[in-house]
Amino acid sequence: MTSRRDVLAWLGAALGSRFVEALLAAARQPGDPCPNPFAGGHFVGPVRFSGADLGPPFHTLLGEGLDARRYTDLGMLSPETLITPNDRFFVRTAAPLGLEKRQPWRIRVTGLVDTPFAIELDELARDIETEGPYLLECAGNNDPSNFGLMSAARWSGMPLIRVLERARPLKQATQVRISGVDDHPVPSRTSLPGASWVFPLEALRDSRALLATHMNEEPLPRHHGAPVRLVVPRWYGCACIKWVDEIAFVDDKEPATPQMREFASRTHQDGLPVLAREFRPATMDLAAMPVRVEKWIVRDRALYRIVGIVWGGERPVDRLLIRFNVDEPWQPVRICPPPTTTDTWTLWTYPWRPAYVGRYRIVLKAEDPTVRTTRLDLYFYAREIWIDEV
Ligand SMILES: Nc1nc2c(c(=O)[nH]1)N[C@H]1C(S)=C(S)[C@@H](COP(=O)(O)O)O[C@H]1N2
Ligand SMILES: [Mo]
Repeated sequence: MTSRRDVLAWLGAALGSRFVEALLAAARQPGDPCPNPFAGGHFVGPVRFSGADLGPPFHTLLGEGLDARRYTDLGMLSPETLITPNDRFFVRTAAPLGLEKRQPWRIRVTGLVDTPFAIELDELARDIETEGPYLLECAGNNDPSNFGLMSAARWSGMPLIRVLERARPLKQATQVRISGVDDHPVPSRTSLPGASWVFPLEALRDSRALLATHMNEEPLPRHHGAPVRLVVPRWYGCACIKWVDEIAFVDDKEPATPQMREFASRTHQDGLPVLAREFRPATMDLAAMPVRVEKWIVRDRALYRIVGIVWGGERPVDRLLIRFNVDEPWQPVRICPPPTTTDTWTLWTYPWRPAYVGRYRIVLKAEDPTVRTTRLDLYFYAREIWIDEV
């Protein structure tokens, strides 16, 4: 059954995309792969997402201990701000008290290894590499926090592979448990203390993981895990342990840690696995969402500019599909210039002429249906807006 409203919505969307096609054709310059249909237009102002006002303030440290948070304002993303300054990078869990008293800091390398040893900080400092930008996203990222538990930085430190090689793990060692300090005097309302994650050894070997001591060329700030934290590109933040003090080689029988169990559903596990090896890698699938909507007047008509990000997934994609309401068709989004990596986010824009005045719920999906998109399939990153002029 097709209702009259569906038909009108389809027609409106089709006419809107015809108008945009014509603008794109007019804007296309020889040799410019990314035509800008807003050139010569007039920027009117931003259109706020519904519920944006209900969110917490940005770039301010709120709360204490495990409940501490700082949210990054994704609405400000531009080609020049794709690296988040340290004082705006999201925080999930503030530095434990008494951190400074733990001197000297060392990381114990234990478990199923030939000879256990410890890594001192000055050893880490001798073998520093800078990697990234790598994006971090908290698996608990959501609205109405405006999805602000997400940021990107360059990280410097010792590649974890050096530790894995030096440790000479025994044959039974199939996994690695990486733990960080977490003593907070105030009990959390939402989280369990003690952060550790168990990784398949092979996954870590292939991951370019870093024991980071620096963030954006500055010493790691305390709330981000000073003196040393783990950063695993493409893995959710919950696996990127801060204040690292132990790396243990373990076997197949290793239980899942409380941290893993706390984050089981948010990392899309099947149920609540008991053993660490039953966990699927807590990696980010391909995802995309709008971060800003701008209203413009182009050739005397309202034209909206959707600015969005795409991140995660094993391979970069150069096309997405966008839909503005359930009764409208999916429209192709060309990401231009196309991303070269999924280690961090990439911006895309979409020129949009809405079919009618009213409420829209914007969602995206991969154009290639074989790409795994667990969160997009759930419309996890849907954003709502109200359009008052077409
Ligand atoms: N020791 C420790 N490490 C931790 C956590 C923690 O509570 N304790 N939280 C994790 C979670 S859930 C996230 S999302 C990231 C956040 O890193 P950031 O605060 O530097 O952005 O740290 C991870 N590392
Ligand atoms: Mo997180």
